[in-house]
Amino acid sequence: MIELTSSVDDRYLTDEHRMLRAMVREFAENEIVPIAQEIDEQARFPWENVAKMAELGLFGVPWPEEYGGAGMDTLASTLVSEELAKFCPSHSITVGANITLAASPIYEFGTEEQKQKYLTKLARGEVLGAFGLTEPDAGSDAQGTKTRAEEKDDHWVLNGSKIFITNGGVGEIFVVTAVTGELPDGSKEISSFILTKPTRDLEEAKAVGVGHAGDLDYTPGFRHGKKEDKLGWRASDTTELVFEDSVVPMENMLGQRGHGFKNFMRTLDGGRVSMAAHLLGIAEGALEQTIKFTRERMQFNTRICDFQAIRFELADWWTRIEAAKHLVYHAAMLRQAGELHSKEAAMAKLYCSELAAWATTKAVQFHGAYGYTTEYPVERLMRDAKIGEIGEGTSEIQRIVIARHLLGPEQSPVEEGAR
Ligand code: COS
Repeated sequence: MIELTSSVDDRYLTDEHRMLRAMVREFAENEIVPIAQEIDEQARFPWENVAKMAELGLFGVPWPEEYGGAGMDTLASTLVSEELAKFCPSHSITVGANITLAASPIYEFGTEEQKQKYLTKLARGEVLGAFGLTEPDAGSDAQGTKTRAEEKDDHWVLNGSKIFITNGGVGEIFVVTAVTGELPDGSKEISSFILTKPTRDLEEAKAVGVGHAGDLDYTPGFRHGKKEDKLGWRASDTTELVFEDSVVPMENMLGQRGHGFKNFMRTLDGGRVSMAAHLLGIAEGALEQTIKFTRERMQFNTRICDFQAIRFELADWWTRIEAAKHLVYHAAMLRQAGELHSKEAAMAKLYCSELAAWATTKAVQFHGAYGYTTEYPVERLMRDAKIGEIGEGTSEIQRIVIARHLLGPEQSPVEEGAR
């Protein structure tokens, strides 16, 4: 397949980054491309490839070697998300969610003991993990959480549920938020916890040798619920999580009491960088497919890539990809440096989500009726791209974050007569 090249890369990437990216591409071409269509149709979680990705060390790319990682950086894991998404966004989000949403808060806010116990397992890809923030009444309004944690003797008891959780059924290690009390101003005190449960797919996990750890002291009263049947990301696992008097040891609080919301917002900043890279990858994958197709497809005795209507669109497409790379790699480098990057992450994610939606729609259009069939991967990429405008904060939420940086917080409406 055609591989896009970019001089933007020279500004950001080291030889190590390029080697990692080449390794991921080779893996994707050999192991993902042959099954991508089938796992999408069957909504089948690709356990065989999870085992291979664990062997390649992809789940631990940014974490220090002492915690089972590869000791690389945020930009490196960003490249993994981008490269996998060119071929199969479901593979990409399985790895991306594990790194940026499940392992990242443990690395950033966890105690040394929590890192040794949980991060190492996630980094080695021994088991998968997930992040539980969203609830039926707490989507964009992430502080609307109703899951409660009550202190009883020497443990916490959690009740409630989370929805739309990536890796929810397949995973074993979870970081979740719950309300632990009320603050003096009447607002909710939100804290976060680490919980564990056995994977739903015990047989598959045992068959491939990853996905289940026997020594995790699974949390009583904690389970996955319904698996979602989705428009896209069909080979990734999205489920509900249910807490029914879940007994969580005191030492499984993650970070300080009352810091759950802020810590999760910080985690989401990182998730949005990875998601932006994922969406950039979708736009690039769709362009690679479209260049190949429009060079081969003849109409009116002409390669369709020689029609100006198509050339101009392909030129715009590549230009937007190059602009997106600057946004994504810059945000990744800010995160790596420990600098505030909420605005940059929101901008990168917003831009790339609109790019991926636009690009994949164009890809289907330029493939004509072929693009509307499952014979070509572009229809799958188009379905996969849509979640980019919804997940990890809708495009509207990204605009709220960006506008607050530009204008400050929104003012309450001025009362009648007070003007
Ligand atoms: N990093 C650290 N702290 C942050 C933060 C961030 N990125 N964003 C907000 N905070 C802090 C604020 O500084 C504020 O602290 P103080 O109380 O000390 O002032 C506190 O958190 C509350 O912030 P804010 O008032 O902005 O909260 P809002 O309820 O207005 O929510 C939005 C802000 C809407 C931006 C937030 O709820 C959000 O991102 N929603 C989308 C959630 C989402 O992406 N869900 C998808 C999950 S799929 S994995």
